[in-house]
Amino acid sequence: MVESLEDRVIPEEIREDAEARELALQAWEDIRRAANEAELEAIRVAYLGKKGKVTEILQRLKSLPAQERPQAGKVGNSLKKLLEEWLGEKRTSLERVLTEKTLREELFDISLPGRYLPRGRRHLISRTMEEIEDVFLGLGYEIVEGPEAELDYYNFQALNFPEDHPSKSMQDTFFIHREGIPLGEVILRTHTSPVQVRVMESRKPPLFVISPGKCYRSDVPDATHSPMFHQVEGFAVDQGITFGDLKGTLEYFARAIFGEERQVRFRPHFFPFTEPSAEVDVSCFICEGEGCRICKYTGWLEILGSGMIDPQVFSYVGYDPERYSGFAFGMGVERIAMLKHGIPDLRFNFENDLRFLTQF
Ligand code: 2NL
Repeated sequence: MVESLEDRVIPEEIREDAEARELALQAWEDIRRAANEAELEAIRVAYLGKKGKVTEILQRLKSLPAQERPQAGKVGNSLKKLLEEWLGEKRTSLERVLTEKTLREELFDISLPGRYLPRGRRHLISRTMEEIEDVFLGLGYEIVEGPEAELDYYNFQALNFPEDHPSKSMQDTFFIHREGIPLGEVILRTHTSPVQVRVMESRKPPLFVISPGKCYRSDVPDATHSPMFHQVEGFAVDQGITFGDLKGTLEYFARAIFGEERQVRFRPHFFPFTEPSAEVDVSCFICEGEGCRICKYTGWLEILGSGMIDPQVFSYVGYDPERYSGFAFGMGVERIAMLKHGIPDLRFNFENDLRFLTQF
């Protein structure tokens, strides 16, 4: 007898058992016809399920005479294994057909524009602060940070503020209340100078340091005031530091930030912690000194305060004022940013309005 295709893929023990052979051929035909996974599953249940035809054959074994059981068991198990193999192969092929269909039908247009995802950026104040820091890093200064909750001693006393100075009042300074700490001993720093006092107290000259950070003053917010703002202060201490060094350094800084064409002028001023003191103006970069609304028709913009560190401050940190001298300066970061970008109201910086933030 010529072997049929079916006979070749059906093991001998099944072919030789008429019932098993018939079942295998029927299953082959059923599986071949299955058009989807659901139909295939129904076929599996019909043959291999709890009440399936192959399951029934296997259950019948128990009631067979002992000498027939091994051969019948061999046939039944072989049939089960064969159908499981065919079902698995068919499942794989159905899955492949489905995948190919999906790939064919779910074409997408790769030329469609993507969805717009707004990109974040650093805040204007952070960026301005970094710009300022970069100028001084380039001059060899180091950056030092310190606590925002500070002792009155470092914020005022060591900086030569008189005990009754108005900025020490409850009106102007935030006081920190804590059980066991006398009221007035701990405050929120009103400038970043206390960081510099701490540096001087703990290290010896030569020192070239800037201290950027947040500061707090008990102000009602308006176009030029905010209870929280940012400062960059700086100082240089060594033997033989002069007011000429201060002028050269701050002129270099002003030109790096506002443009190489800028002029700089120093106006006498007073700070408790410097003597002599000066406020520094840069020539107006809007009108080039001609006079405009930004510079209030003066031709000049105030950018920072500065001076030679007062010998009293040196005494507090244990430096010999006869041996060392130094200059210091301080600027408001919001002020620098507002001047540079023509921002009319300081509060824009803290409202987190994307229409404002995304302009920079
Ligand atoms: C201003 C003025 C200034 C300083 C800050 C300073 C720090 C130490 C000693 C002496 Cl430790 N001075 N800092 C000096 C002069 C001016 O800031 O108008 N800031 C916005």
